[in-house]
Amino acid sequence: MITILKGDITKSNTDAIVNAANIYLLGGSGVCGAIFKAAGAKELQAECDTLSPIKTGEAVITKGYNLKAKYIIHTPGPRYSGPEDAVLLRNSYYNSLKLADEYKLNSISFPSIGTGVYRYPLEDAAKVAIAAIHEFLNDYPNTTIKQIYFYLFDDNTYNTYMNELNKR
Ligand code: AR6
Repeated sequence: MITILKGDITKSNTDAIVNAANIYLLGGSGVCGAIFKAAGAKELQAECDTLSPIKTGEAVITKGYNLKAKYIIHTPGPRYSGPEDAVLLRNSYYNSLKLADEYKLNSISFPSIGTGVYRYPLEDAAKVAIAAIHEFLNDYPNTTIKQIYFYLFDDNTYNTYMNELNKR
């Protein structure tokens, strides 16, 4: 049910992809920049502007525009300042899944939220991410979501999430 892939999330054909956003839902760098570029930045920004700002750990949904994915779920992870940020990162995953379930989606792709520009330590982030997904699946046994993917961009990130998933 959880599959870890190496690659570019903008190529994913799941029902939704998740964007590691900022609270203003502005196109940025990293995965956010790649998603805006691939979706069509002008149209996506116009829709994001109607939803902005949101709080760290919240999630909102827009159309996917030129992406294969029908929807983009935008969630700002925390700018890392210490272990107490785990709850906010957990909320990003949990609330993204809740929203996908409300839209009755079957599949969703996540990037490694928070571990780029926002500097969340990678091993801790992987632990929080996998735990949050299991928590959601436990809380929503009848969810429509059948497939959850991670698209991870570099070897180190990929290996870290693989190790974390294999511990379960
Ligand atoms: N597909 C999958 N993963 C990617 C891609 C891609 N195309 N491009 C980068 N990554 P980051 P954050 C990886 O910085 O830390 C933005 O400006 C990247 O290697 O994108 O949550 C937002 O607007 C890293 O492993 O997200 C916010 O202001 C991971 O995605 C801020 O950065 C996340 O890195 C959010 O920072």
